[in-house]
Amino acid sequence: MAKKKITIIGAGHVGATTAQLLAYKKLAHIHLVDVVEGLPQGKALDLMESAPLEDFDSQVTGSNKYEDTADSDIVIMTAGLARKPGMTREDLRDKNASIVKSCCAEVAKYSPNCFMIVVTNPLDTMTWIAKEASGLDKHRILGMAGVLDSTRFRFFIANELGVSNEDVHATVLGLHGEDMVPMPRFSSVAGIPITELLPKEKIDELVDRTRKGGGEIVTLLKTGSAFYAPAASIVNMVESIVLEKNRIIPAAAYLEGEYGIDGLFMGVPVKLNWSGIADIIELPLTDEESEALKKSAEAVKKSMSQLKI
Ligand code: TXD
Repeated sequence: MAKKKITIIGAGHVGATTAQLLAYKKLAHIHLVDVVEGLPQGKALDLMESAPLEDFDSQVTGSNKYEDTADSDIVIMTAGLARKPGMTREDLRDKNASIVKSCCAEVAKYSPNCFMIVVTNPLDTMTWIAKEASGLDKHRILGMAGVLDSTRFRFFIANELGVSNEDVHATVLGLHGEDMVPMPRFSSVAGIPITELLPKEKIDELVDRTRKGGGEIVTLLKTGSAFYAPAASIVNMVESIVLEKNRIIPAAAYLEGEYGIDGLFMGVPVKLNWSGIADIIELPLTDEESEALKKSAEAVKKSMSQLKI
């Protein structure tokens, strides 16, 4: 099978770590793009120079030009700004929205049939901007957050019970932020729901830590946000697409009536393969879970309606 071409926009922490994992897993040829001159070129060359040791034959290239992204099979959007002192969350959202908008318009010129994975925060709103700017069909664009949030939840559960991460599955729905909706009823260890294995207070504690998982890392790092687990989450999605795995993965998909929600991106379980989103899985929710999801959707709607770009 000929290697696919994956373009990563933004050669920062998440973009470059994703490139490294994709190259080491021999999944595709990779092209990095950034506004900073020399940054994508330097990171690409550094990564290529590890090829003899890591034994991969994918090409990793970097540039500041969208012409070089032509005919990409998958585009991963990580471009954005970090919050600076004095900048509100809203300022950052508006700045990132104009970056994502202009990058996606360029991407669509050269790869109109690509599959796009959006990573830039605020995730659910940026994925909507990316869809509008690129004109991609709703089956060909997703936001990455659910895999990351559920992976954090999995790790906390495995750690608490002292069992292998491999045996733990977890589901997190809703937006990427503190209004996300972790789902203990659909989270299990070797098929046993965690509600059978842990007391409610402990589950509430793990749910709360999952909701605040991104912030916990930011507080520790002080100068940036998480990138190892986010990059691994992106690669997990890419594997399901490139290797036609049909995995069921939580991701921000465009909803048109599913879960009673319409016209926005939010985290739900999707079936992913080479055609893109093959299906959106609708879980049977209790009234309380449904309410939490609606609250999440309201927060996304509010963020979308307040955008100034
Ligand atoms: O779960 C999730 N979705 C997330 C999202 C998990 C982790 C990080 N999350 C968000 O991803 C984070 O809040 C940011 O919005 C993005 C990227 O995070 P990263 O940690 O990689 O940020 P960096 O290291 O600052 O990298 C951003 C790069 C940097 O090199 C800039 O020069 C570049 O983006 N950038 C651009 N590239 C191309 N074009 C334009 N216009 C541009 N502007 C900035």
